[in-house]
Amino acid sequence: MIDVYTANTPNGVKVPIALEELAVPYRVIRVDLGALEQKRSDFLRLNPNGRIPAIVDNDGPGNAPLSVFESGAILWYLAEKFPGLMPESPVERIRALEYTFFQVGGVGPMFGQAGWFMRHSEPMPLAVARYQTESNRLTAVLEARLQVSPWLAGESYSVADIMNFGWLRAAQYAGVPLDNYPAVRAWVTRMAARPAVIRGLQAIA
Ligand SMILES: N[C@@H](CCC(=O)N[C@@H](CS)C(=O)NCC(=O)O)C(=O)O
Repeated sequence: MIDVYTANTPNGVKVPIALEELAVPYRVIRVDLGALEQKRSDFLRLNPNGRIPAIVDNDGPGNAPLSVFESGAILWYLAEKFPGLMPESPVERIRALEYTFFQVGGVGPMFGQAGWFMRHSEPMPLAVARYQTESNRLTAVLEARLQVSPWLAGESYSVADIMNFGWLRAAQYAGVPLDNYPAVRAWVTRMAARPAVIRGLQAIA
């Protein structure tokens, strides 16, 4: 059994979706971000960075419990342990890794900052323009990829799609109009229709 510490956010939806896709039993432990539960000492033992998601695999290496933080590391750990989300082709595996890092280092931080500055009580047009422009530029990179490939890794649906989906389904939060990115919009629609994605989203709705 895997314990999933999470909340209903763009990063928080990734792990339940992945576990549904892998058909691995899990238990959701909701973390109340507004109450700053993610900064409490018991949670910091699982994730010293004080953010969701984090997991505890109660059947980790050596049959001992193992905690994992950072959504990219969590999904990579799960995809290596359970079959289904890691492409078999060596080329597609590296593409999956690329678009996983692309999300963690680019899409997540830029979309997050765009949304934060857009909603700040004090107007900050320079910051909004900077982060919205970058968020749109990153979405254009995904658009180019999805124009020529059904999934981000290639022919195989993979962890890379789940990593990016959490943010792209909420693109309007960052001021990114998906109407301008038809291949991304079609990919979001296709992902959202997957039974495992629906179940994963329901698990933390
Ligand atoms: N790079 C991290 C980002 C995690 C992250 O930013 N989580 C947000 C929710 S989407 C969070 O916990 N925010 C609460 C906080 O920063 O205190 C990951 O991919 O796991």
